[in-house]
Amino acid sequence: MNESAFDALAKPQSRRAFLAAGALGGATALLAGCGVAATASPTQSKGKASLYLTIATPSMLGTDDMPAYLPAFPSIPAHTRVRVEIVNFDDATPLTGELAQFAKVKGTVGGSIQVEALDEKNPNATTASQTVTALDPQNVSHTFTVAKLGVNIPVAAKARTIFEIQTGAPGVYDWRCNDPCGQGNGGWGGAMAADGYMMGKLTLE
Ligand SMILES: [Cu+2]
Repeated sequence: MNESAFDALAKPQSRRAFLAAGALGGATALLAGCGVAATASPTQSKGKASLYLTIATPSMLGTDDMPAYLPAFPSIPAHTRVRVEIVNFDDATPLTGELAQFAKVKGTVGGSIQVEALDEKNPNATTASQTVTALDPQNVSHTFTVAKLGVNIPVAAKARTIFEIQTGAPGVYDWRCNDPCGQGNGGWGGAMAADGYMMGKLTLE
């Protein structure tokens, strides 16, 4: 990993920063014992969890034109800060007209996402990371949108997208892609209309 990529990764979401925050919390507790007021925890989070999603292309899946999120029915803990990583092997389907709104990030911790280019032939290689609050609509490939949770993640073509969300109460929430990447019906058919491809459910438990 080069220096700049590491620096970008070492921002508050990194494990190292998380551990450092834990150590700080311990120090604050000690101080509180001496009569110094402790700072309240910024969230009600139980802890930290991770969710990994992959977007596979039609050729990877052997389908005609059906890219898919894998898994499409994930579960993550309620009342937790969850780090989500989406590895997308697919290319762009430009967002046009009113759909360009879905190029904007919504509902993440800090209101941003980290984007790293994906080398398809060496997908575990680390590349430079960029923190952004929106993508160029031309470069959006899919979105991960959970309307009821106010979450919209634009996913760049052939990229790794990393962000954190703070989950609330348990429940089952529909998610879908809002970038018409399917076949027929102006791109809203095929994978876009198929549960388990460009739509599914996110369970908070
Ligand atoms: Cu899509």
